[in-house]
Amino acid sequence: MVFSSLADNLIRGVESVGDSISEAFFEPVLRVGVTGLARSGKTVFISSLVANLLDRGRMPGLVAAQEGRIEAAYLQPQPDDTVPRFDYEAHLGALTGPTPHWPESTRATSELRLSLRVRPSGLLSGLQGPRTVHLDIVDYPGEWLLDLALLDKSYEDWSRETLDRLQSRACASDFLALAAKTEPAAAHAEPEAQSLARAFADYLSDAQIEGFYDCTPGRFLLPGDLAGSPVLTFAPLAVQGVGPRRSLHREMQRRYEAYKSQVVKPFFRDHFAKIDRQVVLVDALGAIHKGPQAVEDMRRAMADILGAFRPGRNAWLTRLLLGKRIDRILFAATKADHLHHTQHARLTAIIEALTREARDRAQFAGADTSALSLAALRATTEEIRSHNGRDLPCVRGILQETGKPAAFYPGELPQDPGHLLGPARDGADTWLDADFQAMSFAPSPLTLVPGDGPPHIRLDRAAQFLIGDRL
Ligand SMILES: Nc1nc2c(ncn2[C@@H]2O[C@H](COP(=O)(O)OP(=O)(O)O)[C@@H](O)[C@H]2O)c(=O)[nH]1
Ligand SMILES: [Mg+2]
Repeated sequence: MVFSSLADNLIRGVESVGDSISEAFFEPVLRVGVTGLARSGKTVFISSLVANLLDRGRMPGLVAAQEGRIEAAYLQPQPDDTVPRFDYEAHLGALTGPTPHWPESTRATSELRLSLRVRPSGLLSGLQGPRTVHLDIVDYPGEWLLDLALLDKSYEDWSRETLDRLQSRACASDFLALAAKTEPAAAHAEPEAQSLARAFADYLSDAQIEGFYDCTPGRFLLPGDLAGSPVLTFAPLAVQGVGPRRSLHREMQRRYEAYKSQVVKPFFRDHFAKIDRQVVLVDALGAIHKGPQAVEDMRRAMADILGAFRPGRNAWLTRLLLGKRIDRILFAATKADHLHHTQHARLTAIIEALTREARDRAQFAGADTSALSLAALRATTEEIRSHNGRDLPCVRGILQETGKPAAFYPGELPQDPGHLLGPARDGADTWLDADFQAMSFAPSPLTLVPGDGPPHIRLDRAAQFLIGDRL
């Protein structure tokens, strides 16, 4: 477990009493969105960020913590009654318990409120007492942002584009065979619609495992409580023109429109539109390991995800936001503890390059952006090993599969990110002059000093960029 200082505990106790009173005063709320594609590290990031904000011994890069101005930090009931709470205690327990393991994969959006009592800095410090700043941390799948593109697309256009994309993919063959046998103009029969939707959903999850990132509609992969409902029971079909009444085509088209209005739009309205600060997590190392095609796919998915942060691209979203915008966006390459620190700058260069095109195009309407590489939970230590007369910068950790400690040399990232992104864009099958090993480390057992959160890499820098200016 993570220890908290006595003072924190006392204030936490007092706070639960004073809660209703403090609501009456003006207390700033900062909503921090945490997104990224599946397995990018959102759950681990939030768990470790919260733990390290509660116990700030490892947060020197967060200026307010370094200056000792954060007097207390405490979790509070979140303001949104219909959003599941981020299960902080269970996730942190998994990461830092006696037999540490990675938390269960999460499926939908969740939220947590962390409140900080902060003494003002500078001139005001002598004049004002401490203020409370509430951080509402919202976890939501990046796949849901990809759905924004559907709003501008008719069922017919979406079907055509999707089927085109699937032709060259082995994992789509079952679905394509079923779709080819289907007569869209025939009368709608529910069992047929269901088996098409099931085959399409199976394709999407296989595609995701294979390293394709364009796996939309996003809710097919993360159905939550919509599983089995008509808004998720559609699939792309080779359709032409307007389908006859009561045809499969008509019904699929109706459900596709329902998905847009009852799944996609509410997400943007109820969650996305309220976010002030955003971090986009990217498992760039994972994609690099999978190969050039995965990197190219990830680059495209990133460009699409980032499209959501460029108001103006979608008229509906622009109207919804009404000039309100996210004013800081952080792009973070996660799991940097797989690399010796001498390679971190190269990983950062890759994440910068992956997002540059999208950033250049619109500058995100004035939002401040930054890129860094981090490890929310550091599972390795560094060591230099000599091999054939060369010193190799390695990382050592406990292997996920065997539970045994091992040292790893993951390969060397190129100095110029173009050496990865270029071949990826040109459709290369494998990396020519390099090989990047897959590693899976389990979290290490921890003995935490009171006041310290779990070990990390640059989580404090991420926190400073995301919230530091408001503390
Ligand atoms: N070594 C290491 N692995 C991590 C880290 N963060 C995430 N992972 C790995 O990535 C997996 C997915 O992380 P998770 O937070 O569940 O991703 P999510 O699907 O975006 O919520 C975990 O199970 C870990 O194996 C990290 O900081 N270091
Ligand atoms: Mg998660």
